[in-house]
Amino acid sequence: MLDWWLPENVSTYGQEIDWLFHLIYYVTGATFVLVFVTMLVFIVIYRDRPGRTARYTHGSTPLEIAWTIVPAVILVILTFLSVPAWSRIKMHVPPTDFDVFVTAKQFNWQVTYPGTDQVFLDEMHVPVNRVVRVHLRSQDVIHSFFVPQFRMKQDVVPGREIVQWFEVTKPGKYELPCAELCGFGHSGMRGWIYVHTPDEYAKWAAENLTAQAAPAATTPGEKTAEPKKEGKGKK
Ligand SMILES: [Cu+2]
Repeated sequence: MLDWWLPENVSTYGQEIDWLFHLIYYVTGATFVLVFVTMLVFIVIYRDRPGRTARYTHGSTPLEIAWTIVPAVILVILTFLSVPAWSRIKMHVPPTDFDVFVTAKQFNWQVTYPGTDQVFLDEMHVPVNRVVRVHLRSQDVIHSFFVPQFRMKQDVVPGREIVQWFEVTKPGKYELPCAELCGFGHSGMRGWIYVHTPDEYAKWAAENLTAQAAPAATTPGEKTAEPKKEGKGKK
């Protein structure tokens, strides 16, 4: 029902996240309305009027017990409803042979693939309908790997390797912003994830992931004799 205001979901586990998100949103939304309507009604009913005197009270024990227990029960229920999704999505990585390594730094995503040293700056290429295991590291401060359309957000913490995953159901180009304030260039720290059809991906991998692929995929003729100095380089 609230789907129109979220970015399109293209992830296999996105629906589960959205369902929980909306459930929590409705619960907190209803609480918000209830509290504010009550407050406004009380402001009007108990406003100051001529001849009215203040009455002191120690409160109502049954009421206090009720408004303590009801939210506690709601929170416990929400916890039990979230645990299966948390366990399935965050605690377990499905079997896969597709790994990507991401090292965050101020203020870029450095993406590498097994078998080659080439670093792709702020861009990742993956095939559609395939479980992608991402290994997240940071070389300086805490960043956050966030892909709204994948319903995936994971802090990237220096000194740790955090392994997460996603499986995308629709080819396209998806934004990968950093979602953790990480310094003065934080707002410009973003990359793109290109999700390809299997054929397109195979083509891209053949051109870019072979051991002898030239840096920044230039003409096939000029191997990688020696690393070039500045200029050229990454886009
Ligand atoms: Cu960052």
